[in-house]
Amino acid sequence: MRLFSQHQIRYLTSLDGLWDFAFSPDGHDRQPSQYNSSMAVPGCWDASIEFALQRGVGCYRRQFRVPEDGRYLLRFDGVANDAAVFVNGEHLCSHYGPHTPFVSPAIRLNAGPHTLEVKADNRFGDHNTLLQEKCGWYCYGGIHRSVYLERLADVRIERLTGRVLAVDETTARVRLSAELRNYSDTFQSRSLSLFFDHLDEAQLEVELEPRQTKEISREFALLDIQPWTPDNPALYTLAAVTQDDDLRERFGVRTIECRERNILINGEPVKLRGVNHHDYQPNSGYTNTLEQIKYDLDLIKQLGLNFVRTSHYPKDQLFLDLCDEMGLMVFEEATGWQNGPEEMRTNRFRDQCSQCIEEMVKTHENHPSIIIWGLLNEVRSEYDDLRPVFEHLINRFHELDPTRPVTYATNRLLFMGTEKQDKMLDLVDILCPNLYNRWYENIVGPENGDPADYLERQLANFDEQGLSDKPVIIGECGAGAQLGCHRIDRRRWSEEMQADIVQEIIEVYGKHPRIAGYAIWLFADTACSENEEMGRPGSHNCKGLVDEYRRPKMAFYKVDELHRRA
Ligand code: ADA
Repeated sequence: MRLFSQHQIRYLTSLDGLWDFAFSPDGHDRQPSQYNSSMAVPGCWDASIEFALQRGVGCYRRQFRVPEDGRYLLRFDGVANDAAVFVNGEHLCSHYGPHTPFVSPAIRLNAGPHTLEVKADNRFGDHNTLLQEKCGWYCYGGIHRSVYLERLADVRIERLTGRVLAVDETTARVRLSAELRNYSDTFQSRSLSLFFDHLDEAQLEVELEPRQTKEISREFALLDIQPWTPDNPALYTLAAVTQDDDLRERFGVRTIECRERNILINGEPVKLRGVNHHDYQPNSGYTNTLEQIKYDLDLIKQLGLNFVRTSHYPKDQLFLDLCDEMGLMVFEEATGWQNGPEEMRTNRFRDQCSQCIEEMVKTHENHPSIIIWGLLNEVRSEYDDLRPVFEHLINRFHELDPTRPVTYATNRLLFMGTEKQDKMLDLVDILCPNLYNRWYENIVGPENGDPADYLERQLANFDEQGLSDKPVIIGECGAGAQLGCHRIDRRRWSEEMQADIVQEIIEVYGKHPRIAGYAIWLFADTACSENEEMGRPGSHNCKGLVDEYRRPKMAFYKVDELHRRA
């Protein structure tokens, strides 16, 4: 689902609803003989009552009808973690990657009913390198985002991308690129119209050999454009239209640069003040409705914040559509969390991470709200031999999208001692330490307790490494509290202690001229994996400003007070 209409010509129908369901802990070699249960799509079976916390293979089935004979494809917005898709009993495609969309190959179908089966696997293991058992959140399984059936024209508009080349006071130069693919075995020609909203358009003739894919680009010089800014998030509609297909995307005209330690939006330095956000609802896991997402983002805006980090995976388009409309700036992260050096050395890790990056950038790059791409949260960046992996993945971002800065959140910092310090920071555009000075004193060491003092030493350490020109944002900072736990002695897990720490870090990072932004860990309490090591009362990471039901803690009001004052 999107917040605007993408097609007026293309036939696209939702396959969301109640699907037949069968579960097997060890996986099924073949399709199950019986589907003895049912499951909501989108949804996560391990958030349901019947299959709570089950790891294994969930088999989904539904019938669908096609209106006329022709070529079709299936679109999945998110299946965790592996998906295998079957139509009328035949294997059509497989996909790995819990949080990125994919489309099936084209398939010929006759008018009438057909059977779609999807197997989703949420088990951990070597086949699944991005997520592991010890992950910092509960890794759900299922078809957790929407599914669509699409009727294919012979020539399909695969993608439409806008890219801002330059903006000055009166003119914006924007390049529109449409990718067209000929799915037929015959030569095809099309008249293609590219529209920049109602302001300008270009007409082009395109010729395609059988099975050929072509990218067609045109530059537009636009007058009197309103730039997208957090205060005035002006949006325009781009369109690519042929005789038999169409695609619309929403777009904002804005530039982003990192210069002299600042992050600049349209040439103006911004201070990012935000939170980390997980896709988590107690009764539906990863699946968040439009109302739930809007509720979260409204609360974030109400707090006077302007920034969200999508820890630790790509979001659904709905989330990003809302951020575009609300003027929230987003740091979107590819799936991953503290991946170990052994797995990072494997080709499979490199390929799976690279695929996730590619799918995320290609499907999300039109969102003006996304101002930073991220990857590899808190991995072992002290190992020299991992450098080629970092280079490969960071370069992949720059090749796919040269317009946005790239970073990864690191905890290989001064407090780890010289041997464990990060060696890859020269590769990123923004430095992004995760800092928990008052909270994890057992890890950071009591001598590093004071956030203000530690920050100065860490910044000096960055400077000594020759990194003094790069902007610094704090990727995570915060403390835990259980809702309703009040202690006069302000001890650990009390709301009082969390509020004190949150106040201190906002005052330190918010006022420091060298800090371009911070994201408090965490917006809402989030369920943790079964084997979480770091002390998680009630199996939840309870560093939320609100609990999992969005009930505010004292720290929430503290953030509100401090940002209103700022
Ligand atoms: C890390 C990690 C987060 C979360 C946090 C915590 O910084 O990136 O996902 O687990 O620690 O709460 O300890």
